[in-house]
Parts: sequence; structure tokens; C-alpha cells
Amino acid sequence: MTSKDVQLELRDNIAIVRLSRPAKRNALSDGLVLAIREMFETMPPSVRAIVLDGEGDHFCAGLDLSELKERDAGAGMMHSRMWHAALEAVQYGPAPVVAALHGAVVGGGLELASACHIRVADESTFYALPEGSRGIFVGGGGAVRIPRLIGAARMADMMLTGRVYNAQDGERIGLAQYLVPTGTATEKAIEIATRVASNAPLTNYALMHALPRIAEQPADQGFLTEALMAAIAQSAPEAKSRVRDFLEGRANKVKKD
Ligand code: 1HE
Repeated sequence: MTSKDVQLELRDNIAIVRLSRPAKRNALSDGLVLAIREMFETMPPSVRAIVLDGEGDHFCAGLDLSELKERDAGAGMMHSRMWHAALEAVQYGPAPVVAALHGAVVGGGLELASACHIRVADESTFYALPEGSRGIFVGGGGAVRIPRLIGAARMADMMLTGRVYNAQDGERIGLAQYLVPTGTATEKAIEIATRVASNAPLTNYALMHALPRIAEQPADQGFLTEALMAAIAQSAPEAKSRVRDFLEGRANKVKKD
């Protein structure tokens, strides 16, 4: 399945995935959700980091409400599971994903942003979970991922009261890790993705696949998983040569920004 509503641009080993439905504020139709999944599952193997952004004034207006028809319980569950599969393809896909946020990041748009590994927001960004006022619930993994960013109490407040966080407050509570001037989120996200792409692939793999699972494990299991992952990462030839480069004065030192 391909869709004109999501575009792929390759710049060396960086992929820019762009939601391209600006007339509908990048609302996520079923077709677009499936196309996002397919795009992440069929990414060229050369891609080492991904930027996800949205065309137009808004990152994403969430679920396409025009498709919200009567569904029985079974169909509703399958619809939510379709979203889960697509956003898992983003979170556990081929490479780390940097979201470039601007304008509305609402409902399913916030669920999608939450599946990314790094979020860069510009000053036009605002976050909301209008599901509460629409009489529905999150269904794209937001109930799991959003509390991990901001805590269950803040998420419940957003859904119960319709509270909207602006860009500054969003960054303060953990919805984004970077806050940049309006219009520069994509540029900053590409800069970050370029840095991410220069890491050893096994380190990026560990951060994408091991870290979130370790965070869910009891401490004694987490310590063991960490030790196993550390041993695998440091035994890779690339780790050996990077450490040798530092010890022999060929690698950058850590510097203050
Ligand atoms: C849409 C959608 C949409 C816009 N589904 N069509 N999400 C929401 O409840 C958010 C609803 N959207 C908005 O609050 C606003 O549209 C925005 C703040 C995002 C943008 O406002 P604005 O003034 O720039 O645009 P607009 O004039 O409201 O919208 C432009 C068009 O996009 C218009 O269609 P048109 O045919 O009249 O031009 C809108 O109807 C359409 N549009 N947002 C369908 N969401 C896995 S479960 C997830 C559950 C949820 O995500 S619930 C939250 C849904």
C-alpha cells in the first residue's frame, strides 16, 4: 500500500517522512495509518535515522473524525490494534525517529509523536487530548506511552478538562525534549538525526529496543538485561575501533555546548 498522504525524502542516510494531508491538518485516516506502517516497515536499509514531520501549519490533528463511524466492540478493538501495529513500526522500526512538531499535536497526533524517540517542538506547537470532549478514548497506544512522558495524572487532566499545553509548558513537562523558534523544528530535527545517525548502529539498537524494555522490568531483571546488552554492544568491532580512536587522540572529546 502506498499513499500520497505520506511522503519519503532521502538525504544520505537520513529519511524524512512527511505527513502530507495539510488540507485536513494531517488527520490520520485508516489509509494514512496503514501507509505510515508500510513506510517504516519498508525503509531502505541504508537509513540510520528518521525525521517525522507534517506538512502545513500543523503536525497532526489526530484521528480522522470523518471515519469515526459506528463500530461494534470487536471492530473498535481491531481499529485500535491497527494503530498499535503502525505506531510499533515507528517505535521499533529500522532507526531512531526524531519528530519535528509544530502547530496542533493533538489526540492521535500526540500518540504518534509519543512513539518517536526524540521530539523537537517549535514555538507554535500546542498539545491536547480532545478525546474526552469527543466522547472517545485514546486508542493508538497513548494510554501506555503518554503517561511515561508526563505521568498519568497530567494525562488524565488533559483528557478530563481538555487542557491545552503550549510549546513552553509542553517542553517543561516532558512532551518535547527540544524547543526551537517557530519554523525551525524540521531543520533542528535533521541536525539531531544526523548526529544520531553517526552513532554505532548497535548502540542505537540498544536504545530503541533494550532501554524501553529495561525500564519496564523489575530492577534485578533490568540490571541483567543491561549487562547483556552492554556486553553485546562493546564486543562489536565498531565499538573497539571507536574506543581505540579516542585513546589514540583521533576522536572528539566531550565538550560543553
Ligand atoms: C479534520 C480533523 C480531524 C481537522 N478529523 N477532519 N482530533 C481533534 O479533535 C482535533 C480536531 N481538529 C481541530 O481542532 C482543528 O482542526 C485544528 C486545531 C487541528 C486545526 O484548526 P484549523 O482552524 O487550522 O483547521 P480547521 O478549519 O479546523 O480544519 C481544516 C479542515 O480539516 C476541515 O475540513 P474542511 O473540509 O471543512 O476544510 C476540518 O474538518 C478538517 N479536520 N481536524 C477530520 N481530526 C487512535 S484514537 C485517536 C483519537 C483522536 O485522535 S481524537 C482527537 C481528534
